[in-house]
Amino acid sequence: MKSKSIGSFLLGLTLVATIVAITPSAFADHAKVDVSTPAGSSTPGCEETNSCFDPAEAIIDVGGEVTWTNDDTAAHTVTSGDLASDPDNVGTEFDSSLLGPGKTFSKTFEEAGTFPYFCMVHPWMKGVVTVQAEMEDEETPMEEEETYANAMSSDGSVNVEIESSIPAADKEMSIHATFTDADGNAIQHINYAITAMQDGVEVLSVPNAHEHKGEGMHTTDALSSDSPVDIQVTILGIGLPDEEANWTGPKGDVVSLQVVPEFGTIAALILAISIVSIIAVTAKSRVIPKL
Ligand SMILES: [Cu+2]
Repeated sequence: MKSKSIGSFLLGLTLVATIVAITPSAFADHAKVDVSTPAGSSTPGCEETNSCFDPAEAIIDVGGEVTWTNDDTAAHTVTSGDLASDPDNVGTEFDSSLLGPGKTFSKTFEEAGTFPYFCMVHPWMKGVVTVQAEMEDEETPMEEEETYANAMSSDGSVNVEIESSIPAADKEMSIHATFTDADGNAIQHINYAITAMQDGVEVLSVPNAHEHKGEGMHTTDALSSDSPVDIQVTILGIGLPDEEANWTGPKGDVVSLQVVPEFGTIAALILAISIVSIIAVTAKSRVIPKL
């Protein structure tokens, strides 16, 4: 009877990791947005693709300005309100009156909110201006996904992408796990386990996640501090949940990473996700050495 040395378990150890930091989108410039009434919008049909105004939703910060340009050969209006649901308030926020071809209309928005508008001449033409409140405190971490890392399984067949929000006291942390094959296609019926630990406390534990479309969203418990959070994703195999015996793919590969919050400056919010270890473990062993 042969026995394998522990060393053989580690022979397959492969490490393919990239570390990417992305800039939080909240710092994008939303001071000015240009909206077009494209050629042909005077003919019904553009409403089916929500393209009568382009873009149909203009997103802007408080104090920002939206400028509409009539790029069509017909005259249009940019008139606030919703004719169908609230006809009495049409035009109370803004109204360009008739805009001939090539003409522009601008409006500065001083209050946060959602402002639907339409064209009086062609009422199927609808758009909306979304005015975002300014951030109260630039050091307050947002709950959007702000970190990104990916790692390839030891056999090169499963790419694991992990996005998360920044750990912050009293906030839940969102963790988004995406599984794709070597060609970037979503892996159907992925089974995996995911845990998250902070300060030695387990804040997330999902032992048997199954995602039909290779993509899972998870939310931790509310965190007790701003300390780094260790995330561990274990690939359990590919297949239907009740057919574990037939699962294929890399079984037992573990992706471990740590999300480290940074504070103080905007630049430091360009975050900081580090791959601590990616360890290939054979199917015979689910015991993961901790480095
Ligand atoms: Cu119009």
